[in-house]
Amino acid sequence: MHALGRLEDLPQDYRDELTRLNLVPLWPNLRALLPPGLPSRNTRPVHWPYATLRPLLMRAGELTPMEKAERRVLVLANPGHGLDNMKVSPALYLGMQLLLPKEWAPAHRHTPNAVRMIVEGRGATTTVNGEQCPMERGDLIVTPTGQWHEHGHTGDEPVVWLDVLDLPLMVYGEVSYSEEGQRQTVKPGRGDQAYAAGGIVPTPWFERGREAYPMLRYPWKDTRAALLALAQSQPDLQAVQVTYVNPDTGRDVQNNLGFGALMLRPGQVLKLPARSPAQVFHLIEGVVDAQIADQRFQLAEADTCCAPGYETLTLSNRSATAAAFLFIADEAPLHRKLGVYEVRP
Ligand code: GTQ
Repeated sequence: MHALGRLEDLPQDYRDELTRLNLVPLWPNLRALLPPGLPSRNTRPVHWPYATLRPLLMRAGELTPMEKAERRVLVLANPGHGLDNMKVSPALYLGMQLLLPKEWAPAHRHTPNAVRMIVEGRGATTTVNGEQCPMERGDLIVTPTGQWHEHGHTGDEPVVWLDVLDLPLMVYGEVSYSEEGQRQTVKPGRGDQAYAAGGIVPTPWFERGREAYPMLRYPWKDTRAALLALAQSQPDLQAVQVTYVNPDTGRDVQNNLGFGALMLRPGQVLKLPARSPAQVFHLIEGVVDAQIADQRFQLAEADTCCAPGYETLTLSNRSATAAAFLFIADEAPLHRKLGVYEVRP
């Protein structure tokens, strides 16, 4: 691939004239915009150990009351994108949120899609469009675009969860905004009960498919049991992995980000192919080593790390006796919509 002309090769008066008229020559920038074979990525592999994050989050609980925070969150930011941009990757935002006993994070709704992965504590609930979802370790609760949501806490210990949003994408698209709302009235009925068993869904006498988000809470006990059953029934299966889907359509639960859970058998070393989407891993249970590009992270329970797209990954279960369980978020649905989703063998 031959070198192209540089900006400095052009006479200053010509460059000045272009600038004055809001014009830019393509050729000095062409290789940066369209690099050969592989995109350039600002996303770096980063590890956020929970043991170092937790004390700082608890201190935020002392320093900043709810009225001054609305959402008390420490954002997990990727230095490769600049910390101030508060993103992990082009489409992924991660925040660790703290709610103390008796606190209330008031109702609002916004264009970005959000999910919560509960990290610790009991007694909190998120109410999404009137459905009150209990929050327990490992549960996934979705608050899709435009849905009212608020967080409450009647327990007696701090509750912490990981927020995963497509906020950077919405900001990039200049479509990110929110509205404040009133405290919601809780409606009877819950999607995680109506859709409690895989392959069996409520009979749609009248309105099948009308409800875009029939299931808002995915209890961890069910996901964990599904992974164990899958591992047991398919002993040769390498990637014991499940995807969180809309049970009515079988499609990704949200529009832009994909969510899943992975089990590593005792002692298992799992090599994953390079795929275009960036990914986030959160360790729910066990001890795991993650080799991502040239970085090696020793993950302890509740640790979070990220991987840029187009990199191979190796996940190793450091325990020879116990399975390990990871929550995964990625940009795959977005890449599929863009028509750029790739797996490189
Ligand atoms: O809990 O609604 O981490 O609106 C960032 C924005 C959490 C939330 C975040 C939000 C929320």
